[in-house]
Amino acid sequence: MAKRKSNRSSDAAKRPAKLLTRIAIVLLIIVIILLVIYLIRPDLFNRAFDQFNDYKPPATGELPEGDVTEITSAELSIHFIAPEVRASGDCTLIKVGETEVLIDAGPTQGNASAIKDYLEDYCTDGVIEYVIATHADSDHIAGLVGTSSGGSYNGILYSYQIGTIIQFNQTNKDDETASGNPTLYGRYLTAVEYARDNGADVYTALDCYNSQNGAQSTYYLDDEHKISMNILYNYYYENASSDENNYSVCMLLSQEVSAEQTNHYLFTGDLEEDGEERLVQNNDLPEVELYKAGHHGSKTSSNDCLLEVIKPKNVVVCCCAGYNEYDAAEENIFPTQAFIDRIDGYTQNVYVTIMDDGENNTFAPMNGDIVFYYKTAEGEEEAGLRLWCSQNTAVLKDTDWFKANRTSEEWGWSQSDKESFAVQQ
Ligand SMILES: [Ca+2]
Repeated sequence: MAKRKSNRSSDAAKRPAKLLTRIAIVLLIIVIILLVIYLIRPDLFNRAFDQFNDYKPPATGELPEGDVTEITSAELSIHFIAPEVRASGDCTLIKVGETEVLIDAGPTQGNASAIKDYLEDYCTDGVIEYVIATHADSDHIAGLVGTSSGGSYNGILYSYQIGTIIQFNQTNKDDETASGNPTLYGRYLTAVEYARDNGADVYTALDCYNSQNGAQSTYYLDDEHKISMNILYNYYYENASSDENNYSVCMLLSQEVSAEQTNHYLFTGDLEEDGEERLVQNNDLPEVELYKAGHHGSKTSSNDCLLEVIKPKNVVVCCCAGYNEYDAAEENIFPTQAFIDRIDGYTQNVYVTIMDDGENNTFAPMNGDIVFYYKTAEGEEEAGLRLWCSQNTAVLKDTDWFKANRTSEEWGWSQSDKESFAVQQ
């Protein structure tokens, strides 16, 4: 009896051990199955994780904390900062690690504080390593100066330590008015001197292109020398033009993403058609992932001569869509029909910062702040260029503004579509 009792208690002791072994075997089999699926179809896992990452844009223009982290942890981010004023103008931030490049700060002196609010999340070391002032028009340089209070200005050049300024080589503007007061251009010159006194190197784009006076044609933005900022040759750096826009500093940003692939991003300021023709003749331009539409989507920029070479995959227009701030003629209102007729053969991925709200005499966001960022951190499978917008990620052709105001046969929106849409509204 004693023996049987002992056997029974020994069996009871073995039961949980057996159960644990079975659970371990089942778990092992599940792990092996998942591992096999991952090896055969990694996309299924990525898709599952993407659902968790499915980002819903906020209703306001505020950047939520989590997305700042997501963007700043990217290898490279390119931000088109939406103006907080009813006007078209450029302000582009490029960020690689702690290195920032700010191209222009438009459109107005008063918008400088909004730009600084945006930069607060991204330039956290107080140093903007490079500032490019493309040309002397106010919608590009005004925020570099800012507004004055008690004699001191609050613009970008006064608010940050600036590493290097790369500026236009020429302008047709005077630095003083007839009565001897400084113009905005005059105040810009003072701001540049302020930055120079505080340690900034100041070069013209021509200095850079020729690698003269201490300037370089190529600046690497990362330690590994995979991301380079290349100052292109623009004929109008050293030849006169009646059009200020043609003096624009032109820059190609190149990112080596693998041994086989380099991504390119092109910035041409407000360069006009004759400038674009010469840009194509004088530089060996590649096809680009991203092109900042020249001159806010004007009919005089983004011409076929340039587009047929760069074949842009994504286009950002920094403008107040529909606002007739310069010219009431419909054909001149940004982004123009002529621009759309040329760009629509290359891509549908066209994004616009803000739009006019004429009824309320103000403006509204369109995509808002537009950020393209390249991420490899989560592995090669997910590597690629991503888009984040503070308002929404709708492409231009899908917006009500486009449907009511523009047409594109390429994008499947005819004149009669536009007319019937207008009747419905
Ligand atoms: Ca910095």
